[in-house]
Amino acid sequence: MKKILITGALGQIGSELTMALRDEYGSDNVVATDIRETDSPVVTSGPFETLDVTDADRMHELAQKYNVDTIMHLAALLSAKAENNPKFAWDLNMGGLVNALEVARILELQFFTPSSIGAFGHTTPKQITPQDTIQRPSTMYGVNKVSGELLCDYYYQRFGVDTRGVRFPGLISYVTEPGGGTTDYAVEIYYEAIKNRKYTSYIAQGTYMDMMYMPDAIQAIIQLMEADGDKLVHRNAFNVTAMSAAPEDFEKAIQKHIPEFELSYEVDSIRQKIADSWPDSIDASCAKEEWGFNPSYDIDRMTADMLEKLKQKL
Ligand code: AKB
Repeated sequence: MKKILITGALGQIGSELTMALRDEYGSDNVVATDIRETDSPVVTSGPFETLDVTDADRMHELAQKYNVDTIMHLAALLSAKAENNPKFAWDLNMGGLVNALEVARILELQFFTPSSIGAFGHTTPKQITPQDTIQRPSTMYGVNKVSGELLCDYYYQRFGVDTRGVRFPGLISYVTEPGGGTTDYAVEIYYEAIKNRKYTSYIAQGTYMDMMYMPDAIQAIIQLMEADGDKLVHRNAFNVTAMSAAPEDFEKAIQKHIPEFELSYEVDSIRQKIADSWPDSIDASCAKEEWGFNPSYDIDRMTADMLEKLKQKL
């Protein structure tokens, strides 16, 4: 039986991962932490503690108090926000990560943290980006993600910490909206489709990026953490994706349900520059071979579910 501590549990991934893990392993076995406290089910349905991940002592204290065997470190600033405040992003993203890795090393915990397609850059092959390839990102977020991948591998090789990770693409969900990412448009477009029947994209037509529906992302984390470690050739971090899509692909998929939906463009140069530096489509074959990654939502299935769920929510 696992006993897990999650950081950033009120964020886009954390809010759904916490609930899924509580279903899987029991509410008392999943300790959610975040820098803020809200009335979310994450706070009310099981143990919850406030935690600033730059506070190493408190992180250690909480992991000890609940006697956890796993830490899932999610707290981080996303790409666009990190670009607006690079020094703060370094301090939070790298400071939080090294604190969490130290807790895992000292208390001998299994460890998960997400990397991102942001770990790639202009010199990376853009189509079917291989698992092992050039990683010279031009954003602070990307620098954090590559450094994080290396640091996690280092803790595995040097100290034997069981570190595992995935390079997430843009994640799409109806539960919690992302904050400050480059791929956020792919979530906003669904909210606006339901509310106003139109959306103005800050990402230009023809800009392809990898995307994935949140249920597939949650399933991937659980599957990777339960995978037999001896079968893993890679660790930090596996390419995972379910679709490569541009704004007009979301437009077409939404119009199948809302024919009057209109998409226009007002490109934001900072986020467009970030998107242009990322791959069009990544190759997830190592994740498939090594631990059975197998996403079940393509753009049409995801769109049908998103629109249905958002209609009930909004
Ligand atoms: C972002 O856009 O910053 C994130 C990511 C792809 O890592 N969604």
